[in-house]
Amino acid sequence: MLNFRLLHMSALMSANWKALDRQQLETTTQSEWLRELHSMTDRLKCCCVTLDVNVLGLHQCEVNVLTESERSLLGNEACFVREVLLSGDNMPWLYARTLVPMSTLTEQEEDIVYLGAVPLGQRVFSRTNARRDEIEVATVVIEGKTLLARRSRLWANNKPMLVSELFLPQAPIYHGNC
Ligand code: VNL
Repeated sequence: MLNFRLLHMSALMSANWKALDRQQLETTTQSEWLRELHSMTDRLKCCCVTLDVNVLGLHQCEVNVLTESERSLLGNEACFVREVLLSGDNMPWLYARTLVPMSTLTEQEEDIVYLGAVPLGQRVFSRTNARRDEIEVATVVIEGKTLLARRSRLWANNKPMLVSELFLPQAPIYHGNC
């Protein structure tokens, strides 16, 4: 699991993000998935019986390890990092890494640190004042396979977080069967 995590995390961290509209996508199904403004959790849940969240990492990072684009999307702040693997009916579908600035983890949002196996999207979109913007897309090559990745900013009560999602080979985004 450590290798899996390092491989996918470094792929996301070195991805060449481009605004969604400027990225050529193979199918409209793929672009519909990537354009999702609401909860990716809900979309994935429609494609399986059980959606499991496996927390791979939870730690803090200092502002100096954020990239320039991360800082411009979130502000200059230390963050809490949550990494998860999402599986639909026991198939690995999505690796996600979320940066949550410390100032987002206040008041109603304090619980985000303690979500555990509750999907972040489910938590954020079950409350009012949730929205997503700044959707960007990248392709990354992992073990010879070209995979789609998306980065977007989520807002909860006007406080930002940055979600990066890597769609693994078995994810429904590639199979058009959902
Ligand atoms: C999480 C992050 C869940 C990104 C997601 O979808 C996602 C999480 C279910 O950290 O729980 O797209």
